[in-house]
Amino acid sequence: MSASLHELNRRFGIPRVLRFSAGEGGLWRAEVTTEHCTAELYRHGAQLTRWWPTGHDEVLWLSQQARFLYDKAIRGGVPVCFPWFADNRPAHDPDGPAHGYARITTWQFTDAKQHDDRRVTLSLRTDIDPFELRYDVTFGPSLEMSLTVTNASSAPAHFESALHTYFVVSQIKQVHVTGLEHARYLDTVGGESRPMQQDGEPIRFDAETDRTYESDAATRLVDPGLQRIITIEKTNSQSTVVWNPWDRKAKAMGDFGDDEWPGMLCVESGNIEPNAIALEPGASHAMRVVIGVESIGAD
Ligand code: TA6
Repeated sequence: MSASLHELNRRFGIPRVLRFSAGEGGLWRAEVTTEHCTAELYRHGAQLTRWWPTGHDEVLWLSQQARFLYDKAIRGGVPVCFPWFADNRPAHDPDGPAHGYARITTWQFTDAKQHDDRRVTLSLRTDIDPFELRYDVTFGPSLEMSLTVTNASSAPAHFESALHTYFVVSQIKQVHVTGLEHARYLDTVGGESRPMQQDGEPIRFDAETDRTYESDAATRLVDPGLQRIITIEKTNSQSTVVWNPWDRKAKAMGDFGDDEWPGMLCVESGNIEPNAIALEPGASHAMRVVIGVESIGAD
């Protein structure tokens, strides 16, 4: 084991609960094992790749074709999109990567602790000028993610962010999402931005779906096939993105299996134009997302 991995385990390891290892592509990861769940989080991009709550099926989807390379985003889990979303890069960075730098940056582990109720919190940090980022992830019967952004400069600064969560679903055509009824959204399929409004019905899926909703509401991903509801609660997030690439777009992505699209759905929590966050010098913003799982009957 490399000296630094050894040092990480010495500083933050928790016997039989938390260990650091070389994962896919040699990228370092934290492996969490508790009675509540098993989980995996990579230092690269501070990216969660697994959260498997005890008594349920795996919740986070990871492509079989995912790449684990220093300059690429891992396809699946929970990519951290920052300081912009999608291609909303600023004029001064015209060649910046899609969804910004955070998900292709090497973060540092800064703390780990196990609580009295046996949940485990792992903390990481990184700097993306002019911001300092802190990411706290708590692994328990629910998955708690908190992204705190601080403007470390002497001038106002603004950013977009999103926790771009990929969920496992039984069959995309048989699931639905509630909580966004009547919300306004931008339909961005095909690269356009069409202003729309959700009707009073849950969101169902029968084609490529790429929508940025204006909503701070909790959502529920109802999956009769897996006999579960995934609950997504959030604080300080005014945007919810719902995305499935469907067949053609899946085929066009080299790190996304051609036949994987029916088994996944992204429900992403963030702050995306026109809900970008403006921070005065020294100010901070904390967005929190809590994911839970409830069992239901098969009907
Ligand atoms: O989920 C919304 C979205 O912006 C989609 O348009 C799609 O591009 C997806 O993110 C994945 O982006 P990525 O850069 O990871 O391929």
